[in-house]
Amino acid sequence: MNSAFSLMDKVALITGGSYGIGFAIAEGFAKAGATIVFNDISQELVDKGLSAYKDAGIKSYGYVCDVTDEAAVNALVAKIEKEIGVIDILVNNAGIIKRVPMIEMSASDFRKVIDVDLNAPFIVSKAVIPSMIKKGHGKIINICSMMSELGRETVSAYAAAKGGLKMLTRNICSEYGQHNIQCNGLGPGYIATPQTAPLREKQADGSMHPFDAFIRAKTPANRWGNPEDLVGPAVFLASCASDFVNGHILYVDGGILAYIGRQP
Ligand code: NAP
Ligand code: GCO
Repeated sequence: MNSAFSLMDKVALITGGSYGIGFAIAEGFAKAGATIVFNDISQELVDKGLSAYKDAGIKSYGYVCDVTDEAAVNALVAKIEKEIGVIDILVNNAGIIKRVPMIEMSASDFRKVIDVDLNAPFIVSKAVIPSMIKKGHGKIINICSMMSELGRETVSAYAAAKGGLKMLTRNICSEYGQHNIQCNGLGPGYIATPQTAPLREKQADGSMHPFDAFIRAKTPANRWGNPEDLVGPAVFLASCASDFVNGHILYVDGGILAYIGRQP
């Protein structure tokens, strides 16, 4: 059974993998035997990631690449294939969020979120699929969100992107499943990372941010998730244990989507 979850001899590209959820998933992939390749938007972040992977005992390969830049992504994939090997597993993890009431959000800010959270997974998937087809297999994992299913105030661009990412996932499944490529989504709940730090920060009076109580009341597990909570599900979706799972969004949310919320 262990071999079903092995990633031995697989090359895994995790976009935005210097820290946070991407880093945790990559760490889990490395423990399962994968070669870790990641990119981030600046050399400073790539260096930070290389150092963090080294501290974790993981040899990794880091590249500077803005995932919204198609020419840069195509050059990155060609460089990885030349220097390391064909990408067997792609995790479209890089993402941004802007929390602004919709009618106050500029169209350019809306486009920026769509560009990173939806257009980039299209660009990177399009770059890696041809070699996966030639190789006869591939795994694509798109990091979706609660906002792939639910809305909330101030995250209109992010929810539109993550909702679209759910459907892009299903479309890649539909078009490339015949080539033994599985494309699934991983839908984290509310996870304690820099991205959600503004929702968890201590208030001036020392109390927790109101959002903290809100999320705990909406989560049967009564806690925020940690990046490590995503590792097992990610290894499952990256391994041959999930070869007949395709177009699925696996929510790792502590039960939020199943729960109306804690009664008063
Ligand atoms: P994070 O802390 O903001 O990390 C996102 C990573 O992506 C950062 O390293 C970021 O670099 C990088 N990135 C942003 N734009 C990029 C670009 N254009 N090109 C390359 N890299 C880029 O977020 P996280 O919490 O770890 O989330 C990772 C993924 O999970 C995101 O897709 C997010 O939407 C999703 N997610 C998060 C949660 C949560 O509760 N945390 C829940 C559901 C889904 P910079 O630091 O330079 O921006
Ligand atoms: C927010 C949060 C969420 C989480 C995540 C939930 O402002 O509501 O940032 O969007 O990041 O996507 O699954």
